[in-house]
Amino acid sequence: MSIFGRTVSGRAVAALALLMVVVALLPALSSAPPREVTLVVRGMAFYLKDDPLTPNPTLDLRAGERVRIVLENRDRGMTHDFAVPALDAALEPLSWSEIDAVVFDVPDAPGTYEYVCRPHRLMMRGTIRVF
Ligand SMILES: [Cu+2]
Repeated sequence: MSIFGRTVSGRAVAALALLMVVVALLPALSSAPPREVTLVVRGMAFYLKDDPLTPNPTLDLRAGERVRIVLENRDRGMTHDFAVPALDAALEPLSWSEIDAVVFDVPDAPGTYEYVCRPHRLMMRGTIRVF
């Protein structure tokens, strides 16, 4: 076989074609799972699982990333949810001891968004900071 006036073997062409297919598929194969952020609700406030001292923390998320927000309701007798109204992301209300998650794509542009517990949005709300 001749390409650009040079003679190449059929095996070389096949290898090149295979390489191009692998390169084309690479993004799909390597797409990372969504980053997981776990929030625990207790005493009418959200807390990051690894920071039990900061109520309704600011959540720093990267522009364009996919995140999975896990919510654990540890507020006995109370029903809570998690929603980011501006991004149309929300969980169904959770009873005490229930856990659920919502996956959404962070916008591509930096900015701030409010997250809330819809039944208690006056007390339970915080900021998502996209950078
Ligand atoms: Cu609530």
